[in-house]
Amino acid sequence: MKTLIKNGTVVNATGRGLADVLIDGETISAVLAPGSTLLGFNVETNVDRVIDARGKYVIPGGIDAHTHMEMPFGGTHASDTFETGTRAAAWGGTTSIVDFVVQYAGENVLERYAAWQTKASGQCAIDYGFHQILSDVQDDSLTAMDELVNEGVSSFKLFMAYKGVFLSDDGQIVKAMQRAATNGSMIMMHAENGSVIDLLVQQAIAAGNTSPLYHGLTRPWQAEEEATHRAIMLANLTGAPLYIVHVSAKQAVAQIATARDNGQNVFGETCPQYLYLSLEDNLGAPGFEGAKWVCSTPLRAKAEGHQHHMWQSLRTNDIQMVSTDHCPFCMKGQKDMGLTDFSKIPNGIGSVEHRMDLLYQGVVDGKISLERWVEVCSTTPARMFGMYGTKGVIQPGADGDVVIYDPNGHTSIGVEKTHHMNMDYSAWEGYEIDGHVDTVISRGKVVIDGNEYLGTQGDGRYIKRGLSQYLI
Ligand code: DUC
Ligand code: ZN
Ligand code: ZN
Ligand code: ZN
Repeated sequence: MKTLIKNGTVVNATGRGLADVLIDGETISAVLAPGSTLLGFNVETNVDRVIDARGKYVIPGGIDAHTHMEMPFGGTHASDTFETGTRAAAWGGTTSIVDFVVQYAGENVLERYAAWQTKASGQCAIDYGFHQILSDVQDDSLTAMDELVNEGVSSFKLFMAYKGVFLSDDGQIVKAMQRAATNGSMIMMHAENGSVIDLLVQQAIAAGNTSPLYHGLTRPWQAEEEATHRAIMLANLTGAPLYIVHVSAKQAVAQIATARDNGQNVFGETCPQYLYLSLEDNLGAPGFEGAKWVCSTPLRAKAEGHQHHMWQSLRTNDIQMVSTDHCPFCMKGQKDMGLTDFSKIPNGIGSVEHRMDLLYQGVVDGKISLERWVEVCSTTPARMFGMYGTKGVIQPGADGDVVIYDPNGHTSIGVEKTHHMNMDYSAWEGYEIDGHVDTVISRGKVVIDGNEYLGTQGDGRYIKRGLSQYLI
């Protein structure tokens, strides 16, 4: 199958220009001046399908490097399976995800990795890779790290919070970082001071402060800044590259920026919820509604300037990229486990479907450039996690993962409208986007055509990732 996308504006992280894109089989084979011939052949009459992208952007497919499909967590499972979650991702212009294999304390890392491969195999509509979560780092976890790097799992997530579930102490963190420093892998960190949070949560509950609002109030920015700083120091000590996940506090950004200014390989990811949503949304939410926005790190006070600072950091590259931390739970039967105790609300927000649109709105609103949009949503995720060249760019030889985005289109977000995630609510209800995902192509196959879904469960392929290409 040969597809020609003609007359569109091709946008890469490095710039934009009018060009035709030829996809041969699963791969982009040429990027041509509009209407040009190829070795004397009229391209258009020699392809199976022509898509006219006049007036639209042709961008590399989105890469969401932080999702938790069917994650066992908080006494339940994230409500999107690999099937439903990757389908929703495709609807939103995301053509690759990197999900997390979960090792809970005491479990065998390689067994868990095998279990996750089985879970995802034959289910995904788009390509998928894995990071490995390490809890309670044991000696056999260290040898497993080397083996996993060879399997294409070149990044390991550790937690400084969630005692008894995920938490590693500083000694265990250093051990994993030492190993990462020798095998070239990336350490990803959930940076919140868990002991402080656990104490504040206990005190809030004891005082009868049980509503969802207290989730945010018991996870203050100081706990994020302190843990971010500590993680940076431990990475400095060991020489491991460090990627801080779901950064929400402006003070944590400052820690990352300082480390980068000092030449350390430290990177930061933020999520759409920290760019748009705030603690104030929770203050205004009646009854238990605030549970919809319970996630960790928490939504922060807009009045303190975190949200504004997060957009600015994205523009100035103090923060390198945007992932969703997609971890959806339904209100009925899941979030409501915390009806009388906010600490029992499963933590997570579902956004895998809306990341590209929400960030595009940032382009419309003048917060980031068009190229930066592509960079933070696709190119940098590819480079950061060892996929660049085949993913994250429109160029000959790259996978035919292409999104045609219509800047004159419109997207209304809401459960009754554009909602394909397996959730009974949307954290983004009522958001209006001045743009629309028109066509989504995954390795040469059209999976979204206007308002029609053409994807197939199981077409997604495992991405065997290399080491980060963001490091020298
Ligand atoms: N944060 C969430 O909101 N959900 C899953 C785990 C996490 O760290
Ligand atoms: Zn986390
Ligand atoms: Zn996460
Ligand atoms: Zn549509």
